[in-house]
Amino acid sequence: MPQLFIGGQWTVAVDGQVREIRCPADGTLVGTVDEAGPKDAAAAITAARDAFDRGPWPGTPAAERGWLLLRVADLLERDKEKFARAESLDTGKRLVESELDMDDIAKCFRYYGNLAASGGNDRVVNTGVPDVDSRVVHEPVGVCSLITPWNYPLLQTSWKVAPALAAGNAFVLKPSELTPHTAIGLMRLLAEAGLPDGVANLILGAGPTAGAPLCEDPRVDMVSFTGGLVTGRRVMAAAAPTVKKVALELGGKNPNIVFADADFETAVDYALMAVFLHSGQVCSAGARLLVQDELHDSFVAEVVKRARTIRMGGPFDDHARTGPLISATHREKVEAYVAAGLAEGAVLRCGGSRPDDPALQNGYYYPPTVLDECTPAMSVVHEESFGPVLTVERFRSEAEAVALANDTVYGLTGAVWSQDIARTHRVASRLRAGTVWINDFHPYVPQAEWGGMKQSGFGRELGPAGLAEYEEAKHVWRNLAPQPQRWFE
Ligand code: TXE
Repeated sequence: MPQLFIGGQWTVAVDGQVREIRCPADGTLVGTVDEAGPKDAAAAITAARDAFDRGPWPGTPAAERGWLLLRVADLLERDKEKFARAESLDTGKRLVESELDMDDIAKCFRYYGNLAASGGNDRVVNTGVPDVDSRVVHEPVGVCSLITPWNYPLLQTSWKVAPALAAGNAFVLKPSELTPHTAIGLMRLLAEAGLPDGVANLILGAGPTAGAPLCEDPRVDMVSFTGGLVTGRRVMAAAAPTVKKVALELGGKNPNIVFADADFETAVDYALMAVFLHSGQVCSAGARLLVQDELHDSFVAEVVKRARTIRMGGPFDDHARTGPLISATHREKVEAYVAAGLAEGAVLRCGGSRPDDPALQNGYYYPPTVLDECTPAMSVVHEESFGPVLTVERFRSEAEAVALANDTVYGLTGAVWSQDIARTHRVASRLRAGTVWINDFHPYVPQAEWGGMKQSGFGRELGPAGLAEYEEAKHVWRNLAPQPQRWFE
């Protein structure tokens, strides 16, 4: 069955190209999918443009759009196991983690369904001018290109698709070429829920051939992109000539700050989860551990002891606690960062080389790795390795902790651990990051905004601002008693 979805029809790529998708856990063939190129991207944009300019969706009452999203949430819950399995096969992540992702995805659709049904952001303006009706209404931006990565494929897609639809837009989605299957499944559910043809379009394929046209085409009004910093810069440059609205989520190099008075056992436990969850392939990962000098030795020793016990394995191995990296190329990149760190003086405490377990040889496994005695100048500290690599730096004072934490071009997340409540709030307020956790790591909810400062990007996903991202505010001023003004008399 063809897998590109354009104008409500399933279709193959114009040039007949296909791509094999293999499970990163063991290299088995998951499926062969159609590989779109520029002509398919153009066709998908034409379909979205037509649905937006002439179709019923943008003018459908917001409440009805919301009800459709609530139906999608129900369908996702119905098909949860099917979607979770597909996500795990594409990404190699544990089935239990994919199942949690599916719950969060349904919640995201439900949140934006309810937000749209409740009337969204429109408001009446109190102008103080007599006989005037002034309102700010919110309209869809138009045709949106949604480009998503491979680490949380359908989750990151839902953060874009749900608000884009809630606001009344049409879109072309291009998921990562490595993890296309759940996006295909989502298109089926959107059609089943009754979304008009052409509102949701899907193309599959590589960034330069299928993604770039979605950023360049003058018929596209907005690009929302989640991915790496280098690609993000390209997306922004490609969108610039036609002054498209752009939203970027470009990852982070996130500090996890542990003061000496933190609850030891809990802080150790979260330090591991912060960085090693999904083998570090998480934009919000706490990859930089900043630990107060007097706590350093005992804390690092315990982190290392426990990191050594984290068992690697495939999606359906019940004993595994973490999975493989996404690809051979990505593993090589992580290895290069570790090698560079060691060459620059970091001390290897655990991990650092591929596992020799024969059962893991067909997957792209890399063990939890701890690099101690790191400094901000090391590339492994200030660039995103996006792997299971924890770098450890020491600090003495609160001011030094904040300075080290902010010494990065990124600003996505950060965390602070201490039992001194005033201190945690002082530090939280000084961290230049879009999300800060106090005595916690990683939680998020659809009601609260997510996004970055500095080179982690701009624009927000989730929360009310996540809907506003896909809207244009329009001020409508109506004079209820127009009279000649005689300005020129
Ligand atoms: O991501 P890319 P890659 C980071 C992480 C990782 C690095 C590179 O550090 O090691 O990025 O990963 C599409 N025009 N993150 O190379 O290239 C591509 O097809 C338009 C952080 O896999 O950013 C895919 O759909 N689109 C991160 C999407 O961009 C283009 C998640 C992301 O791929 C394109 C993933 C182009 N010219 C990686 N080139 C996060 N923020 O969570 C590629 N793409």
